[in-house]
This record gives sequence, structure tokens and C-alpha cells, in this order.
Amino acid sequence: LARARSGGAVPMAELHCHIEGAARPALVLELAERHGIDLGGIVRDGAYVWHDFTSFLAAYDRASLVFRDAADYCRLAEDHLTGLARAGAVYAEFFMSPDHAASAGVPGEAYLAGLAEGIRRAKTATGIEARMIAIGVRHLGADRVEAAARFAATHAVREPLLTGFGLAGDERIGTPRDFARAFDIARDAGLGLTAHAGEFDGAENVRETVEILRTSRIGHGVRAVEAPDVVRMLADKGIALEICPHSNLALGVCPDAASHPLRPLVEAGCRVTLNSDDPPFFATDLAAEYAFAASAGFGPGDRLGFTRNAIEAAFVDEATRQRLL
Ligand code: ES4
Ligand code: ZN
Repeated sequence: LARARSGGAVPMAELHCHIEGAARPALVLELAERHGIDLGGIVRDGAYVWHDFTSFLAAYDRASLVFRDAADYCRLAEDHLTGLARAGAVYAEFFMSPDHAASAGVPGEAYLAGLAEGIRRAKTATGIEARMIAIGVRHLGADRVEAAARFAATHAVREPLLTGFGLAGDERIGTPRDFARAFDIARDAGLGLTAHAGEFDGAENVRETVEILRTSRIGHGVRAVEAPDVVRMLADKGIALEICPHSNLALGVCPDAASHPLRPLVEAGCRVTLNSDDPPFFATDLAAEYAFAASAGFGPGDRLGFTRNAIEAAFVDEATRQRLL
């Protein structure tokens, strides 16, 4: 990392990005046209249209329907990762959702194989290292989340680029306990664990997620700041926070940049990382997230620290981690 930095810009890494949410509107339009799929007005003037978290999830679901085979997913992952590499990223993880592929009529195996091929092509072209995290969608119910965990556990054996399991979807639905069995399955399979919490629900959900699901990372977690003891717990345990500043601003989790809890969380000793979440939906990319940190007063050394935190918390084998550090 230090060597990469001597080139000038701070090398970047991210842990939290939903792969269909990284699709450029132009790619979605192109594939919709090719496959004859009606987008229902989710792209207007080259940008995604939505107005709150529920309609964002609906637009995301609709966009994800244009990816119809392994080749489409390969192109999606390759596009996403080569773009990141060109912007200065050295490592990236992304979430993949077997349930979203199933909705588009694509079997989980083809979905996984296509994305894995995209990762390999991007690595050959740019050197970027990447891994996948299979997610369960909480608003589809605990049974579907458990099926996603079983998918991850089964397929990680043959696809070494699938290294994690996570929980996404509407945080206001269900409690961590509802998903304990799914996380037991994933943990027993040796997968890294993360879950969205403390975004649309409060600090108590962050505490329960760490205690009950035993994740080493939390997606967002920004609302932990509402409870100092939860922030202390996160710092003490070294739980990595996948902070997504522009997502928080776009979805109204934080009213404005000045009140974003990035700085208090860092100052409390939390292991913070910077992430783009669903970049074109939130008019952002990873470089913009690092620029957000810069305008919040984090200098190059601090920003390199965010990259180091991400690599330290990455769901990657130790040899690769040491090489990246
Ligand atoms: C999400 Cl299921 C899903 N897809 C994309 N972004 C998300 N954020 C939370 N859940
Ligand atoms: Zn997310």
C-alpha cells in the first residue's frame, strides 16, 4: 500500500457494494433493449429514478432483471471492477444476491460463474483483486435468507472467489434472531460474515447483530452513534464498519454532510472503511467517497488508513491480504 501511495493518489479498497446496484444506467438500458425488457421508467435522462428506500429497492430489483445470462453478469462485474481499478482501487468485494438472479430467471450457478469470470478478466486486465459475498434479502423472509446461506456454503467449496455471506434488504423487517440459523450455516462453512444494521434501524440492532449473528463487520452501522456503549463495543471488538457516506445522504439516513458520523466513529476508535453501496443510484463512486472523507478533514494518511482497514477486514486468504498490505 505504501508503495502504491508513492505514485500520488491514495490507493482505495471497498467492502460494500451491491453488484446490480453498480450497473451503469447505460448498460441497463442497452441490455433492456437487447432482451426486450420494459424498465418501467426507472431510468430517466440517464439516471435512476426513485424517491425513498422502498422505491430505491424497487428500482434496484427492476434494473437487476435485465441481466439474463452468465455473459451479462460477467460484463457487469468486469465493467465495475475495471472502473474501480482505473480510479485507483486495489481491492474490492461486492454483494451478489442469488434471489435477484432467480427473479431474472438465472440459476445461481450461472450467476456465480458469470460474476467470477468477470472478476478474473478484470484482474487480468488491471491487477485488481476482488471477492464476492452472497447475501440474503431480509424482507424475503428467514427461509429465503437461509436458502441463500446454503447456496453460499455449498458453492464456496468450488468457487474460491465466493468468500462471504451477508444480510441486506429492509432492515425494518425481522430481528437478528430470525436469521441466526442462516448465519450458523455460513459460519460453519468458513465464510466471512457481515450484515446491514444501524442504517434504517437504531444502535440496538447493531448490538444484536454483532452479538447474535457474530459478524466481524457491519454494513453501515452509522446509527450506532445514537448509543455510546454500542460504539464502544464496536471499537473494543474491532468490528469493521462499512461506511457509505453518499448512500446515507441520498437515502436521508443523514440530513447533511456536516452531521455524518464518519468523524465521531473514527475518533471513538472504530475500524472504519469507505464504500459506494449502489454507486450510480446514489450519484457516487468510490473516489467520491474518499473525496467526502477528504472534505471532512481526513488527510492522505487517514485515507490510506481506511484502505488498510478494509484490507485487514477483507474476506480474503491471508497470503493475498499480506500481499495487498
Ligand atoms: C439492499 Cl437488497 C439490497 N440491494 C441493494 N442495496 C441494498 N441496501 C440494502 N439492501
Ligand atoms: Zn448496502
